[in-house]
Amino acid sequence: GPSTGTDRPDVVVVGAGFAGLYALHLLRQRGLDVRVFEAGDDVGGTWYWNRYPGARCDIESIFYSYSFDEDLKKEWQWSERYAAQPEILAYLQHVADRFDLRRDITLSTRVESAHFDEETERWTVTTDQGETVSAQHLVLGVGLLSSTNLPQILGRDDFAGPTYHTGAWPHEPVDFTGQRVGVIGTGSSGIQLIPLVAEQADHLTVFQRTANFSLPARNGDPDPRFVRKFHEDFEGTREQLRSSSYGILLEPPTKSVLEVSDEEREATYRERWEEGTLTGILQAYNDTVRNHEANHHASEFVRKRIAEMVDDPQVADDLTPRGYAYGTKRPCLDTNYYATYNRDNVTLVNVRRDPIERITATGIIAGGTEHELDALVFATGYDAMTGPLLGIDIRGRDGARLADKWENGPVTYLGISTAGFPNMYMICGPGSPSALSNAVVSIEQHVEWVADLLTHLEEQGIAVVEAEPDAEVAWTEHVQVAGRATLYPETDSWYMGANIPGKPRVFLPYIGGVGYYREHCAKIAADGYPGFALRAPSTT
Ligand code: NA7
Repeated sequence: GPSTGTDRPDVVVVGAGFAGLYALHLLRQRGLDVRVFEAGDDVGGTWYWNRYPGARCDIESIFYSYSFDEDLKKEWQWSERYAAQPEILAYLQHVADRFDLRRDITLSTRVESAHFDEETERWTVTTDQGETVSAQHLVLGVGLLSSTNLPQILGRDDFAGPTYHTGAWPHEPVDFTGQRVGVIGTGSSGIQLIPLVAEQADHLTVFQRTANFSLPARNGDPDPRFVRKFHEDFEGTREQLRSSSYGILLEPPTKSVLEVSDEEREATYRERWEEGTLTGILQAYNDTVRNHEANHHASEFVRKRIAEMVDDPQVADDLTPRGYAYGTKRPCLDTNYYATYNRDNVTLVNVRRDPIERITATGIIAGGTEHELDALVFATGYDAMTGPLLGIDIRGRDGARLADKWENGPVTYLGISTAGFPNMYMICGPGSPSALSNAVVSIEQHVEWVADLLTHLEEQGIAVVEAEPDAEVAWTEHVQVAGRATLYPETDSWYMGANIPGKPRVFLPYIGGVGYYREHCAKIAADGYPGFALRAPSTT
């Protein structure tokens, strides 16, 4: 049917990616009137914007897809183990069509502000298209890696050729044939993009600040065992995902690295290296991200493999990650990443040794050498988790700004709610396990939990729900304590906000595991939502 286009929906959802699409579907099923605003010209969120060559998921697609509908899961066949961006986008478009979601989604429209009006106890939401709507509830499905980071490099705007950010890639095809291309950044995005640009470009120069640990993805056909598992026992498999630590099927490790012999460890790592998963080596033992000595074994194993793959010893040395524990920066999966540096048309610039001095009209000067470039790619990441939320002018009670409240770091209850901002729900907010999990499994949990809360409010005649300050302080502290039991806080990473100058250094995701977190949230719901103030309408 046509869009209802109401300016007084029950719920405004911001974003039409994995989170927003499911929120619309489920809240609509619960009888609520929902409007979704999406900045992109189509649905898809992250998978709409990340169109760079090589963009693909690094959690197996059979898991990195919805499990809320058995038929959807069984009917959709992924063509690869790790699907590429166009296929993931096609999947999300299919979901939007299949569940008739589009009629409540307003595309090409960015939400600029959301202000809570204490008199009406509703959110006033304004868009860049000049529309204003009033909603009882505000669901923020804005993504956790969607606010792009363009570093402040001297002369950045002087560059005369085209520049790109991996997270805002143009929709027209980009052809690097015959060009000298520079890539800044070697995180997951750079590591996926670099091998493909190298094949096309005349010359590729990679500017690397921190070498990463990357494992071969061994992409190929979807694993038939997993496909079969969902067909044979859909509910059981889904339950396994939901109660797991990371939202994937993984045998939880039982041994310490330190209690096994060198031979056993080496054999296990060798086997896991062949597996082609993010977790293979990291989760071979239970203390890899908790203990430096344990981590050292895993790190050394990967470092040796890197050295074997790269011909030039100096380049191999520059590509060798050092100075931080494996896993505490988001690890990567790649296809031909290290071998790419054996090509004649690829140059690696280690900017720790040869710092970028400035960008000029014709290239980048690093360590006194000018690298002439026709095109420049920023694979420089995101203002993770808080960036997309603070990119909207959100004001709660007393006109208080979320940006001010979070000046020293985000404070949330369960990563979903924050005091002073009633009837506002974050999907994958800071303090949720989403960033350390298969995000789709986390998204489904968040959306279902919020839907249950809204149903509860409806049934109890409650108009306003708000996190209590004590509860959010306790949760936020719990998130930090859980983080401090690991090696993560020692490393400069986007998990710590360390990639954005001036961003408060706090551990943003919750590392307690999606299974534990789900149980905890379920208990809070079952107990009548302790830590939340629930209030009847102030007007009769
Ligand atoms: P990441 O993982 O944040 O990687 C960004 C890369 O850009 C990383 O290598 C950074 O080096 C580098 N970077 C950032 N700023 C600069 C400057 N000023 N100079 C040189 N190099 C810089 O982003 P991705 O897009 O690759 O991946 C994001 C997530 O998407 C990923 O973790 C997965 O969860 C999916 P640094 O390491 O900070 O020294």
